[in-house]
Amino acid sequence: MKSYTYARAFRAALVGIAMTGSATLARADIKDYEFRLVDQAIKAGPDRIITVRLINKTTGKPVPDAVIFATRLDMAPDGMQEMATKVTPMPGTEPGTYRFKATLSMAGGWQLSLGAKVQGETGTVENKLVITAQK
Ligand SMILES: [Cu+2]
Repeated sequence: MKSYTYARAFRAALVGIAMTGSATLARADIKDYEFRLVDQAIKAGPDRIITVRLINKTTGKPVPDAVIFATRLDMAPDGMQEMATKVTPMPGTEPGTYRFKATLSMAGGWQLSLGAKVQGETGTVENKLVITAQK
């Protein structure tokens, strides 16, 4: 009788450990990451450098070595989504910072769409950032 109770208690404890384990794993989520512009306003013109930082929101720390796989820069914020410009990745200057070169041919709102894979995380980070190109 007694050993049966112990066995049940032991099994219950194991289930508890397993559930705690999966809860810990689920806490690291791709939604915890986001890109932020270092400078929201950039002077319009050729070969401008746009710098973004990838942040882990739970720690507040920059995230290095992400793989950027999709970028688009267009004037969607000003109703000109067909007005797109080429985005060229540039070497970052510090870990967790990602830089791009682009020609902002017109003053106004530009939307930078970014997709990225983070080391050790499933899913993708997808953000749209709005830059103001100034005259
Ligand atoms: Cu335009």
